[in-house]
Amino acid sequence: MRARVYKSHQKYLTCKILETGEIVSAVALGNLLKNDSSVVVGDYVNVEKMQDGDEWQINQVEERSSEIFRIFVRESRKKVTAANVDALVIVMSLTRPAFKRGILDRYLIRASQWELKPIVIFNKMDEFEPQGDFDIVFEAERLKGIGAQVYEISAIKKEAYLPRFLPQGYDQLIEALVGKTAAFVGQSGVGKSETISALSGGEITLKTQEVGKVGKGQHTTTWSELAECSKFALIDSPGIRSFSVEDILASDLIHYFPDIEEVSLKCKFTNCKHQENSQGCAFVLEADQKNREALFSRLESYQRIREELGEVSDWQKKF
Ligand SMILES: Nc1nc2c(ncn2[C@@H]2O[C@H](COP(=O)(O)OP(=O)(O)OP(=O)(O)O)[C@@H](O)[C@H]2O)c(=O)[nH]1
Ligand SMILES: [Mg+2]
Ligand SMILES: [Zn+2]
Repeated sequence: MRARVYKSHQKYLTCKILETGEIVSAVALGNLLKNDSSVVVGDYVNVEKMQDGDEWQINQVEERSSEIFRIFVRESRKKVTAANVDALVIVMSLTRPAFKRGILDRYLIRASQWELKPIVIFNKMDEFEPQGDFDIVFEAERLKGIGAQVYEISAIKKEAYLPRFLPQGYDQLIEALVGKTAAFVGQSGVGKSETISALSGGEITLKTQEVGKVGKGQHTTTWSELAECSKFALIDSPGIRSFSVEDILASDLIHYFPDIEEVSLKCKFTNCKHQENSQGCAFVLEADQKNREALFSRLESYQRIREELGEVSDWQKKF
């Protein structure tokens, strides 16, 4: 019988039989046990009841339409953590923990690597008051350049919070997710689990972090888990501690910044540093008054991560 994996936790996997809706606990068979990426959350599988007793077994995994994975370079190993995902929802808190553009850009690299459409949520907006030089409209503008949708919400206030700075809020977010399987990622404490519970309209209740524990380095969600409600399937995941992108080749990094790649290919100078005062540079020509700062901010982000990935000889050629 066709089923979908909801939770993968050691030996037993929680699966939902599609036809009957029955939730069963199943073990993976034989060669599906080979490694921890063979059967993951979101997989569509075939399950059968074992001849003796009540146990179920998974004997086949369907081809995946997408994968969320990490490459462990030193071990030359790919670890898959979720499958058949339609959208990557990047949850950012604008208060506690504080917003970090560098982290968001790293998640956007992943969205591009996994070939998933990025949806960005600015959460905890009930606590947010504009201050200093942080400009939320600018942050959203920056994301528009790569086609990411941005939503301004408060998971704990749900419908009661209406967006104050951006055009899209809670209602539009629900619309964008209908019918999809969406994987939620983001730092620990940003409100992934709270947001999933909120979006489900009470159908799903996930454990959330106790108030006061945010930022103490403790993860509340410890396993990836698919939670389904009538409108969509949402995958909760533990907040990642390490945001390293060292598995990405420095020479490939540009492909994960499609907005920057597009403009840099148009630049007619071979040794251009693409600075704001480089006359005739495509970045200067392309950028209009409105998006100039956003585009150069993305370029800076690319350059910073590129530097982190090490000096590469083709730097001069491409840039
Ligand atoms: N004020 C406010 N607090 C929120 C909001 N959303 C979530 N929180 C609180 O922030 C804390 C962390 O939320 P969680 O949903 O547990 O965060 P998480 O991203 O799932 O964290 P991990 O599971 O550790 O990765 C909890 O105390 C939530 O109640 C919000 O919109 N506003
Ligand atoms: Mg959580
Ligand atoms: Zn240039």
